[in-house]
Amino acid sequence: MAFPILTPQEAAELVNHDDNVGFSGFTASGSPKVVPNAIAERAEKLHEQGIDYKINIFTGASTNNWADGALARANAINRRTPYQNTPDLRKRINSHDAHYFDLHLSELAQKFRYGFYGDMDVAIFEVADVMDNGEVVLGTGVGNVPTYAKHAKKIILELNSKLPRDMYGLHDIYMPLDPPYRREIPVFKASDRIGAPTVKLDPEKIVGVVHSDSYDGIKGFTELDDTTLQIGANVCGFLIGEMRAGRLPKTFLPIQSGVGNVANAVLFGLGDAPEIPQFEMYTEVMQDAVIELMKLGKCKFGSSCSLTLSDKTEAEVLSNLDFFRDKIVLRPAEISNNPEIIRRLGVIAMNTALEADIFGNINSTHVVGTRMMNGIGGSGDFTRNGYLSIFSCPSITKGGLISNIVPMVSHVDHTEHSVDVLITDQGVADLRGLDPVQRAHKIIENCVHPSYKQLLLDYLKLGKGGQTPHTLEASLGFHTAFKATGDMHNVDWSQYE
Ligand code: 0RQ
Repeated sequence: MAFPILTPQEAAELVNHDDNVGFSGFTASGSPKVVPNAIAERAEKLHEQGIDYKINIFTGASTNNWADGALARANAINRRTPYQNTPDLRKRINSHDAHYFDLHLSELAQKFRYGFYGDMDVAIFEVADVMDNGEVVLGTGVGNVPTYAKHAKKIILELNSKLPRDMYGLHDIYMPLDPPYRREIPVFKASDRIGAPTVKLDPEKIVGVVHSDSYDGIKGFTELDDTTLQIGANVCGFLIGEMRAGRLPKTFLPIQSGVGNVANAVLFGLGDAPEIPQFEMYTEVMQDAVIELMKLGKCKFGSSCSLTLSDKTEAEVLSNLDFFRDKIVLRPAEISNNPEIIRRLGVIAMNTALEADIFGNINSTHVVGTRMMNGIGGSGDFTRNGYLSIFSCPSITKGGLISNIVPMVSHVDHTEHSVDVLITDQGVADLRGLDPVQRAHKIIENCVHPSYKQLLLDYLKLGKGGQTPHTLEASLGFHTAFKATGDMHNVDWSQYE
């Protein structure tokens, strides 16, 4: 090994207060583990001595409990972007201990290269292999490694012995030129390879290698409940209808699907539907369901930024790479989520909403308008540019105290212009070609829980005209009723009549 071997603690000493730090990976997949955890321990010790210590963290997406989790518990995060999903960091963000800016995942690498966020002091990358010339084979997630590698002043590697060296060939590393020199990105099929299997790091920048030995720590999915299964079935039914109507080619189009149980249920549903042909994924995360579908031959190829697999499935894939190698490519986030490619390939985008409004706007990020949940992630990259953009959510949450369909969303992530179809457990609202009032009737009729239908129809009747007949003073009535009484049913429109 041409590079010094360090303990996690020695590596943590190389990361200074207020440093801009870049992590490899995308979701928990491929994110560093032992060094961030050691940085958190160091921060705790310094804080006990009354010494300030916080770092600014740039990633591909969310990370893991050893990184975001431990660093948040240690209150060691100052600036954070572009996505997170750990409960501890969520608390820090909502109490302003950590300054989080939520960003479309495709955009961070180029914005970093444009110089918008300063220099990168240290990059910490998890790798499956490192060669003496500085070339590395990455792990289960790529994220923004190529850009962070280019800009980092020093690089620490975590060589994870759970990752086999023969992951070589799974990645396709490509970095576009920046304006005014940017050219087309030559991906014309989900399976096209346009770059290199390794990242070529400057060996002069590699200050040390730390050994680690752990899978990504992702839990398996919980048993699917009736609501989730019904949403999955509704999405599948809708897509089959689109094929029958000739609005989707018989060969199908590549699929993007977000994270979580609904996404898994949709994929299993597609796998079970005999009418859906073999399909490809052009997506940012591939969950366990995709692996199952690959084994069944239903999913023939997956282009992704990460393999976001439970530890059990990760172990299975990594020990059967000969089977999976020609079925998977892992790309940097700015390519997996690239608007140009998503538009060209005609990706079917399927993402999840926290709440939708009757006019088709979507809130994916803020609980009751104020508290950050996770972030927009890649949902905007795909939604805005997809062939067909679908949002799904349950019709009610918290036993019916919350309606996921509201008069006006309390925060907007995806506007009505980008949303083609809304799907809940109640049914499907195809919004294409409808004006706002037509959309409202379609959503109330097809997607809203029966206990909230009349309340939303009554809200519509309050409107005194205009193309989008909101009654502004009443538009957040569901949310204010929930805050005041704990139940959105208690909204009282009579005061606005
Ligand atoms: O709360 O955990 O206390 O039970 O929100 O809701 O229904 O379990 O849904 O786990 O699929 O997450 C939008 C957050 C959905 C996710 C979101 C409460 C509910 C529960 C979670 P509990 P569910 P999911 C791919 C693309 C944005 C990023 C994205 C997300 C908790 O899908 O982060 O799409 N998306 N990225 O009870 C108050 C409401 C609520 C509500 C649900 N209206 N008001 N609370 N909850 N609706 C990934 C990447 O980009 C990497």
